Amino acid sequence: MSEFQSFLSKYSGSKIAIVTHNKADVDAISSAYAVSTALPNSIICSSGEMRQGARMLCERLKIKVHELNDLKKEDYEGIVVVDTSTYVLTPEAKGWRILLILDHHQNSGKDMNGELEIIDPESPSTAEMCGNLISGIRKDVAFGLCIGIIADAARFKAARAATFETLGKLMKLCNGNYGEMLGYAEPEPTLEAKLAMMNCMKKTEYVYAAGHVIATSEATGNESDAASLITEAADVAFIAKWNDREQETRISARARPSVKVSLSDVMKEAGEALGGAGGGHAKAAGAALKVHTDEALKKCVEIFISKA
Ligand SMILES: [Mn+2]
Repeated sequence: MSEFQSFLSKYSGSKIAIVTHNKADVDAISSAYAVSTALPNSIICSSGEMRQGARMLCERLKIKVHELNDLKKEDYEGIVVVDTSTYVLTPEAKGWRILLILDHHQNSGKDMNGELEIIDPESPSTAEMCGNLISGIRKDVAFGLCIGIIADAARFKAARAATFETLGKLMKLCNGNYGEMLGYAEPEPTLEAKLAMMNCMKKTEYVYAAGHVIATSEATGNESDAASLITEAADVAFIAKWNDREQETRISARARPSVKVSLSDVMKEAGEALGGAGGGHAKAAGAALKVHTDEALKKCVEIFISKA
């Protein structure tokens, strides 16, 4: 807390880029926005198309998002990384001086080093951390953070008492309406997203092994939404998406609350085994693997079973 305050005063005059993971979600964007209000000379950067809720939130709060690759390094003191601590999800951050990492992911996938690191894997969201770290939170910032908290707590499946305390405080601050916020945290899927999820479900295969229903499938998009949907029934889901540009398979993994095996560990091990990288949370994790989808999924299931 005090370290964060001294960080803010040290860099209050510096030009800083605040960077989120690619395909930013509402937790990443609301946290970046909150930090940006505490650092007067900062801008927000994110690469790849943002998630739907994040796009809506940016529109609503008039948040400008830049591309880090468009900036000249020498014009900036360095970057603040929020809601991630791995280059896998933020490759464009390579070569930048990292002043601060503010994140809630388990450090199994961590490959970034910041001069200051505030990482709390116990926190269900980065937004919840921001809600406690930043003082004098503005009304619009509070609105965004509430949405980040609601979204990343997965409708409070991952919440703790402090989550509700922070959310309550922030909701009072912005006089927020829960129904409206839920519309940003869990936006109505587009037709394209609905079709991608249905097609993914159609291709789903599963095994019952080591006491778990383990589902696998391939998706052309919305793989994390599909994985969440499938784990309404299955204990675990590994959803693969081939990335032609990077010549790798992206895996989105989700588990039901009862699952004891940490998917973050499974993804990390899959990354090590197949020349890639992986990490995340115990119940929600991901990996980028340098093999085709079939082989990637087979390996994920194999590693999961070995740990179950
Ligand atoms: Mn997050």
